[in-house]
Amino acid sequence: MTRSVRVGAAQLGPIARADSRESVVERLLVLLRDGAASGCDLVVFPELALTTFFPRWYLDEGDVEIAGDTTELDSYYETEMPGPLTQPLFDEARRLGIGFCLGYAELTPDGHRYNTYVLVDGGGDIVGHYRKVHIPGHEMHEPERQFQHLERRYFEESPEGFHVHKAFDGIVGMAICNDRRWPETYRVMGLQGVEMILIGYNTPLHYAPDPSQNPLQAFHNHLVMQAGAYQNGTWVIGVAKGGVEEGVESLAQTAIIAPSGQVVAQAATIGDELVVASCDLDMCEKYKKTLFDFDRYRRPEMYGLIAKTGGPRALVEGDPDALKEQHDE
Ligand code: CDV
Repeated sequence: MTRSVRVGAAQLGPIARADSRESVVERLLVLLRDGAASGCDLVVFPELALTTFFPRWYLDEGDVEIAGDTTELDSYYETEMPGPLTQPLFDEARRLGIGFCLGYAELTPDGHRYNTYVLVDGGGDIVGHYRKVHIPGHEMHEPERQFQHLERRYFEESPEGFHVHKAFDGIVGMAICNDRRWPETYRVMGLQGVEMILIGYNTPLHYAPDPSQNPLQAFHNHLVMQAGAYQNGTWVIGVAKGGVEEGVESLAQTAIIAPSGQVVAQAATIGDELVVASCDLDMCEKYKKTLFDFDRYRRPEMYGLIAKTGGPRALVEGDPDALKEQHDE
């Protein structure tokens, strides 16, 4: 019997700064019920799916660690999951017998702030969490920008990395937005046998550090996720918060991508939309056992630099020390 997971990629349109959590959760519930009506086992929501994308504003003149009364900044974080306002999602998922994956800003009891995904099974129980590894943007206010991208101010980098979970009859991993651009994200999970990677994103079409990339946003989005899927023999579910949110236009293009690298289903709108496909997890084997038979063909002893080095090093061609360093580590 094949292992098939029917997935609903629950794209969201904009969430306004003034929108209440209750109104957003109502939208998520509509998509969850839509997923259940479409026979889905799992509905995947995007990154930071409960609020507007608040890193676009410099919200605090001082330090991010704010004591005392809750500020606007603090109001964007969840201190518990589920909390009183998100419990209805868990209850409805349990009632419908459908799992979900939800992105949110997490404030831990000991004061850490993460950009987090939670994976919940069809019984309403938490399977696991993922905290974003690659945090893009900047730390300080840059008033010359059209809008800020202060993720590096408001979130810490995950100290935990990429893990996979036995769930939905397969091996499931999570990644968030900027993670999808890095081949290591997929490979680290590929090496754990991942069969489906869930990726939520908020990607503004305008990229301030190099606007020449603006017209390539859609191309780059699918390029990296299709490559990650194919090169690791895994399904990839890419889910956007798209549309024009508080004046900032973000990429939609939610897609379900097969281990062949093919897009099998894609959003047609830039608003709330459920994109559904049945994902045959056994299809992963075709790639994992042939071209990408890691045990047979990978040469980890050739890749030492990948785990050892952040930025590029000047390695002089033919320099025996440099070559030794590259291969030995
Ligand atoms: N939310 C994100 O991680 N966004 C980044 C932008 C800033 C480039 C992305 O990689 O899409």
